[in-house]
Formats: sequence, structure tokens, C-alpha cells
Amino acid sequence: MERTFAMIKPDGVRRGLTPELLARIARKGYRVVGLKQMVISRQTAETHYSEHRERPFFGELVDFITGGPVVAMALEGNEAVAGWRAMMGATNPANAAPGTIRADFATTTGENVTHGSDSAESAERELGLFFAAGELLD
Ligand code: D4T
Repeated sequence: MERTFAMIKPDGVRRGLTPELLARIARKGYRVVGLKQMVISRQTAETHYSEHRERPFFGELVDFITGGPVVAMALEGNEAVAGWRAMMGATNPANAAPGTIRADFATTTGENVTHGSDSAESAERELGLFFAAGELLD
């Protein structure tokens, strides 16, 4: 069993996609061991996206991710890191495979509905950034 950090970004929450996305997660069979709607602080956003600090889109990215509530989730299941990434599809929705979240619900890379950790190491770091130990189910 593996855990990953998943997020419904502000565009997804604003558009009312939370129930639809939770239904996909349930259908897939992942166990939701952490779940909260929250507004991300600038500091948390800059830490979360620190690998992109030098990229030209960094400022816009931080503005966007802190611009409204997100739903932060901890998902558990077999190969959950890769599996949730596969459910999301490619970062650019134009390249996302049909049936993936980004193909079905997004048109731009800047507002692509969901986030998922890209490795087991990122998952551990991001889960620690967004959840205190006692907030997750055993
Ligand atoms: P996240 O981290 O949001 O799950 O996205 P990915 O893991 O699929 O993609 P990423 O780390 O390369 O990008 C993080 C975040 O930055 C936005 N972005 C990305 C952007 O606005 N313009 C760009 O050119 C790129 C590459 C979208 C996702």
C-alpha cells in the first residue's frame, strides 16, 4: 500500500467539481485517509512549488493556487502515486488522454483542476506539508 498527496485546485473547487472527482477516486478504489478544504498560505504554496521557483510562471502559479479554496487529500492504495497521476492525465490538458481528469475537465495548463505527487519522495514531503500526523487515518 502506498500513499499520495492529491489536490483539487481552486479552479476545480470553484467549478463545483469536488463531488465528481471524489466519485472517481471512490470508483477507482483508493481509500481517502485525509481530506480538507482550505486556503493555502503563500508560504506553503512557495514551499510546495519550490522546484519551479526560477520558472517564469512561478508568480502566476502561486497567485492561482492561493486564490481560492483547494481540497487537499491523502489517498491510499496500490501504487497510488502513479495511479493518481494516470487518472489526472498529462499536465497540458491538450495532451491528456481521453477519459483522464484533465482531458475531461480542463483546457489550459495553468488551470488543470488537480495535482498529484510525482514520486514517493514528493508524496511524503507534500503529505507532511499539508497534514499533521494526527489528521490522517491509520
Ligand atoms: P501539478 O504539480 O500541479 O500536479 O502539475 P504537474 O506535476 O502535472 O506539472 P508540473 O509540476 O510540471 O507543473 C506544476 C504546475 O505549474 C503549472 N504550469 C506548469 C504552468 O502554469 N505553466 C507551465 O508551463 C508548466 C510546465 C501547472 C502545474
